[in-house]
Amino acid sequence: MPSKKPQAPQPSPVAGTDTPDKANTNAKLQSLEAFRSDASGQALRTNQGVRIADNQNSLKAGARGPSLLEDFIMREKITHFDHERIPERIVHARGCGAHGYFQSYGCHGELTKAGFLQDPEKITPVFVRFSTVQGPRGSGDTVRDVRGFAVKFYTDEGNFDLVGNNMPVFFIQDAIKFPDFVHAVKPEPHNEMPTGGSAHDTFWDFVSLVPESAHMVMWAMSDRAIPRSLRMMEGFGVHTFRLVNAEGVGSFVKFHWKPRQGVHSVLWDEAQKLAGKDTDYHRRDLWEAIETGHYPEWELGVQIVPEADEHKFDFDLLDPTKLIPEELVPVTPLGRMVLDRNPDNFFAEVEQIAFCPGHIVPGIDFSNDPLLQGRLFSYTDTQISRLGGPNFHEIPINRPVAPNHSSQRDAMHRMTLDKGRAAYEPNSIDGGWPQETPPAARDGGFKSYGERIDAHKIRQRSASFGDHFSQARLFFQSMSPTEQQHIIKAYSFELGKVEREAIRAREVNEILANIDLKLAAAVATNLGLPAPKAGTVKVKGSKPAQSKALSQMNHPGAIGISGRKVAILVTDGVEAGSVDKVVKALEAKRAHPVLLAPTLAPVKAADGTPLPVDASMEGMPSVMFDGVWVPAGKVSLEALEKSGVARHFLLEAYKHLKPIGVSSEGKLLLNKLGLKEDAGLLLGDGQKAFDGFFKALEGHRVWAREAVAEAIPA
Ligand code: HDE
Repeated sequence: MPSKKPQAPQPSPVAGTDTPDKANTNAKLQSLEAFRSDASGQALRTNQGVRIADNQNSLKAGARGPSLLEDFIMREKITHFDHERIPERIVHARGCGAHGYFQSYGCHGELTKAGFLQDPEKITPVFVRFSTVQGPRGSGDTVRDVRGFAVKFYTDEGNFDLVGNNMPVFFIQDAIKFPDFVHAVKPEPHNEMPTGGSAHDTFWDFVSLVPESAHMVMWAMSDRAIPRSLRMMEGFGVHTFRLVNAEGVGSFVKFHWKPRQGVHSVLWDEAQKLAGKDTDYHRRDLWEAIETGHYPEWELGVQIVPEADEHKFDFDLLDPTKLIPEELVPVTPLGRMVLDRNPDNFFAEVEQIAFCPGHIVPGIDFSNDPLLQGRLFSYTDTQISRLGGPNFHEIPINRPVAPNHSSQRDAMHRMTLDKGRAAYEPNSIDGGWPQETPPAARDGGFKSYGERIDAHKIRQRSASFGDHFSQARLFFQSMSPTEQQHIIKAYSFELGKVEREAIRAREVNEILANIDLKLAAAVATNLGLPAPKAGTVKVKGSKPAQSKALSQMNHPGAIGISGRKVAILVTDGVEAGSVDKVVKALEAKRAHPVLLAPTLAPVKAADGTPLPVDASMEGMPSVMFDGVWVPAGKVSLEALEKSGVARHFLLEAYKHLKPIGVSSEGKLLLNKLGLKEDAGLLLGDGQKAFDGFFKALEGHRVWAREAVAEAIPA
């Protein structure tokens, strides 16, 4: 009996026909539909529409003679091929994406007049692109890095782009430093190494010289930088934004995305192995989750700070290296986002989507965060060379649902056939159209928030941006002991790759010692450096000193083991009934069982029936799973015991702290492997063993096992 894919749930409101807000939602689908090309049943033709008779042979002077220049069919084909590539994104080049929808929980009119946040019946289409930052388009998914979390809302008042990350702060405070930071973290210029990671001299040289990066580097050295799945990441708008209501009252806000799937990571050893064993691990996980109906879902929320409270914090709201602890300002939920449709064409949708933090709608506005201000310019500018001109808003994935008439004309790749004679405003020739719309409570023109500014023109960093260590300390001290150990190991690994001792010592003495002396001492020991006795600056510390929301351990998720992947190891002689039982129990919880055998050939169960399998143990190694189950069958268990591949599979899963369930007949197998039962290593065949296994899977990893598992060779 093969493992079955979980059933897809009900069709989404976007795709459905019974939604309250069909006009808006289906508008985006229709706008994409107009450009979708389906070749089934169609003749092969040239770009000019001529039917092609022979697509196998170029035109030659005789069967063995030279090719002829007049072969317009071959020339057209090869010319197009020669220009297939466009420049990849300067940062965030590696990514994947999906369609979905956003639905507000209610009317948030007291906070903002943005139309998509007024009505719980309104469905707003979205497209999300997740990415790594450092590596090129073909780099691995599981490298230690920040993840981009960019959402385009196709609202009926225009596109709103929330271009965030999976970490709530950033490395630098001022946009003018961004090219320096990116040049430091990117592969080094002489040999273009490393591909997809920050463990190298130029990165650590820069961050050890720039203490404002200390807080974000902490996040990058934490488990947040090696997510288990893109579905299991929080998202953050990072900067302080403004929401403005119909009365013109503004509030400062920080945007948050909270995943229903919980916040989970892989272990560092796993991340490194996955980078080779499944380079596409994250994009495959997202794709498969959507294909099998495990639609990932996030709650959008905001931390709201009334304007009058702007200066009530011990940090500056405009400083993007700071977060607002949730103990000080809780997150107010606004609505939910569901991703339920994979793209039809990666290039057309994921590669050509163009985000810009400057794409906002009435009811949303910027703050004066100097990093955000620089971003408002950069994104549109970069699309001009990446997408070949200023008309990238006409590419189907970028087209708003709202109409977009203007007096802009021409330029490279213009698609619109603008009618009329007056490409200027005001005009009388075309009846004065298109015309301005005065601002109004609803459907008005965009009006910038009228903040009063009375200042000198200067190049200066505000003194309120000066505390670089208090929140880095807050982050470290909010971690569980397990997470703290992972951070120590991450710093030790990365700095261990740095060739220059002076850089390693500077990071330990001038950065880590100011954050936490125990952290600095542990990293120093691992690097063979003397432990610093004191920091180099006086750190005032943050209030509160700890924040629960910062530890992933406090974000288990709300969907149990739904969508988790469990390997079931079988060979000839396995008890078919035992396999059936565990498959059914997993499917009942919407988990994804995968039957693995020594080869892809069906195995012969103990009762002689053939049992189809999904993959071989070598084809899908243990790093691709959340847990392992070994069903009953004396002969099968003996064969697993003798197989090096199976033994490695189980030991590796154990080392990576994964829940493992073994039929009670498998005690000998565990003994031979030298493994002892624990909260997540269970022997048994009944409901009790299943319950324990599912509970351990819900907890993601068996953290209590970590010290014991250290002894297992990697
Ligand atoms: Fe970006 N960033 N960024 N960034 N960023 C780009 O835009 C830039 C920053 C983020 O999936 C580029 O279209 C500057 C913070 C994401 O397509 C570029 C500064 C945050 C993505 C650019 C920042 C981000 C980008 C490269 C400092 C989190 C991928 C190609 C002033 C809030 C979007 C492109 C996608 C991409 C510039 C800092 C997030 C070069 C100048 C802070 C998620 O325009």
